Amino acid sequence: MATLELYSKGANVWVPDPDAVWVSAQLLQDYRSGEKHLLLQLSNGNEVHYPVGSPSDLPPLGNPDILEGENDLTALSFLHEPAVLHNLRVRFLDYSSIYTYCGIVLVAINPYDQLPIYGEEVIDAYSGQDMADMEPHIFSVAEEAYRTMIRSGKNQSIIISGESGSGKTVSAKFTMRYFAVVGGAAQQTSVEERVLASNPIMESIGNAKTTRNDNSSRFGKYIEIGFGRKGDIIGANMRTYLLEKSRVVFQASTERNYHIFYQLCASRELPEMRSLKLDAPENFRYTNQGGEMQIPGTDDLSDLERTRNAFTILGVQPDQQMELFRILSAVLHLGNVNIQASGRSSDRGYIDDRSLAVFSKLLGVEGSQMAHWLCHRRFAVGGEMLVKPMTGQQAVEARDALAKHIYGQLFAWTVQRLNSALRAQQGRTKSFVGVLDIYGFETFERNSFEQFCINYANEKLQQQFNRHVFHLEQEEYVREELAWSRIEFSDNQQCIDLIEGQLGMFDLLDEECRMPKGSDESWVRKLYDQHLNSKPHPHFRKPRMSNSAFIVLHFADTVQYECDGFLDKNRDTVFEELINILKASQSELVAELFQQQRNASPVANGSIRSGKRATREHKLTVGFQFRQSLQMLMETLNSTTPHYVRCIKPNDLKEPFLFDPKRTVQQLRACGVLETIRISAAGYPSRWTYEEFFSRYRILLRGPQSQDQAQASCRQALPQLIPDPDQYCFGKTKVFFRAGQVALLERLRAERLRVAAVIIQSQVRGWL
Ligand code: AD9
Ligand code: MG
Repeated sequence: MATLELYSKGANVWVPDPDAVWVSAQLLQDYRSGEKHLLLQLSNGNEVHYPVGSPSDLPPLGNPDILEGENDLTALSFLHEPAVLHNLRVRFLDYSSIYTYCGIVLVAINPYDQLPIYGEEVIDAYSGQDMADMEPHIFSVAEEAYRTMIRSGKNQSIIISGESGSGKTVSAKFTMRYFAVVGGAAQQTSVEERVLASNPIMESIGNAKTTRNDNSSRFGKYIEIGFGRKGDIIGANMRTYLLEKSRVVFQASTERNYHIFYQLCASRELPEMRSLKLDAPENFRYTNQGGEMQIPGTDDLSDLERTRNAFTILGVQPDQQMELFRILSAVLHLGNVNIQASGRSSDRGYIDDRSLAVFSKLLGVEGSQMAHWLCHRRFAVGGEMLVKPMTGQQAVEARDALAKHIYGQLFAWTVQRLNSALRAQQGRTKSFVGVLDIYGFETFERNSFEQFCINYANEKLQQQFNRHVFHLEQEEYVREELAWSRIEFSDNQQCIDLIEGQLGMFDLLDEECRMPKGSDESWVRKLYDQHLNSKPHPHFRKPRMSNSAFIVLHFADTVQYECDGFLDKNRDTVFEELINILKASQSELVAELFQQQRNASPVANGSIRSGKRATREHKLTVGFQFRQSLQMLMETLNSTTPHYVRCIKPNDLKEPFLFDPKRTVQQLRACGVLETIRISAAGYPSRWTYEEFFSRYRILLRGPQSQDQAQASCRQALPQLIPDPDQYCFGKTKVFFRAGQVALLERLRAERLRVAAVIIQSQVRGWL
């Protein structure tokens, strides 16, 4: 709580506003304790009475002018939402500065504009510099990670988060470019080139156009860049998380499937592509559902060239590339396989289709078997195997499940292939910098399993972040030998327990998936029973109007999830018969793809829908695998020194330098920047070395002074300037202040300067 005396005539405050979120206003009168109103003048000139029921209703105070445009938000004297928002806006709009620190976090606002700040000369300027001496930049974070790694020999990680379209992938690529330059030889050697070449490949097969971003990454990625003893890049290794496989078979209006499909369609006239029997993307069910096949400003044909070049750089030979393209084309043909459900046997699917023939030929598998097992399933009843036809609907689902599975295997295979091309010679890696480009917190109109997993990942990352920031603060206090001061911080362990703990939501979901008659609805009923009725969980709710949805109170926001589809998505089953056909393929690559399960779908024997059959499922649910991979990620991150980048999307129109305060505040909240500010504000957010303090506030000190005595003067003067001893603290090299105290000192300083000026003026007048 700021000191009441700061609410004096002329002071600036922030008042809430429905559009601008906060607007600035000036006090027209001093505030006296007990008064029920403040008289304010808004920036548009209007005078208003601002109600003050109690001192806690007083509006937040504006920061002193010297802090305007400050490049570190935690250096602000008043640390609150309007101050953070204002400072970011001023920097973004007035100075075109898209980067700002918030303590150890770099906040990056997407400019949606090409800025001349990423050239090699800029990399050179940042190289070897101390973070504190340089303007905030993605390169300063990369440099800091690189230097810390060289100095300490310890592994580092750069954790980039933010919502879709906020600039994570662009930032991740800039850090990789930075490392390629500073960790490269004078001549770019093949290692750096290979590391960078992994990007266009991963984007072709893992990125797609969505309503939010024309090049949206539909998977999470952690890439470790390995350095040798001299700080030179010697290899890399990546892990990926939760590819959105549903996109392979379905795209929402105006969205697209993965770029690679359109790149292939655009190249259909090339002689080497003829055998793939490709067509325009309008003619494939798996590429035409979004209705828009073109992304303005991009050219799929030349993008395929780029993809192929990148593969070549990584040592994937043209004939193996063609194998990949053949499998991808086969997926498109599979999507066009029509499953008839006609006549009297409308409950029975059957296939008579040219597309299936093309599909089978491309994959080198037996067409008639494929046709049979796309429409039939096998059951074990009383130890005997029975074969039963599927309904048309079931057959369509089986077809789509197969397409998703093939794509998932291909994606995982490619990641493995790239990793082996990027692998450093054994024993040469000294340490690495890991770069995490992962989906931020998401909340849509309708939220399902994917959002649930993504938001769970963000809970885990937020916890890692909170604990780290908290730990650093405490360390600084210990280093400066401050009297022990406990900082409160909110830990989201409870919410994490709700999701991953015993009898938590994932546990119950996996259990439900094992039940022959399990259903989304009965899972949700069990959630209500467990977390509402038997032991109400503080982070769990049931929506009043629905019996098929549940609400989780995440750290970032409250999200309602619809249970529909959770079980299927968690099981992600494909039928064993179909897999067996693929395993027998004449194509080496196809056979190899299905030999082993690469972090991919479990394979089921028998139907997953019918409750009658006996399941012999090799079960590793998607949720289980995701939990495991996140656990590993957390262990890795915790063993490194983390650096954080929070990307902000300043408007939804992709307009250059347009700042929408509502959207920005929402993201600052969701990405934990405001929480960092809160942690900061709870302790001693402002800190100055004694020398800095001395040079700024010399005018407030009494008696003879010299810079050498900065500490002594400061210790002597502060008790008179700030009567409440809890508001500041002396450390070994720095003086620490609680929130608002720098503003108070600034006011005292301004008054002293005014008085001094008046005295000088009257003296001058006297002389005249
Ligand atoms: V998603 O979660 O993968 O959907 P990202 O990765 O956060 O998303 P991305 O990096 O792809 O977003 O950025 C989206 C677009 O914003 C880019 O294609 C650029 O057009 C634009 N962008 C982002 N950062 C910058 C930048 N520093 N300078 C210029 C940028 N443009
Ligand atoms: Mg991305």
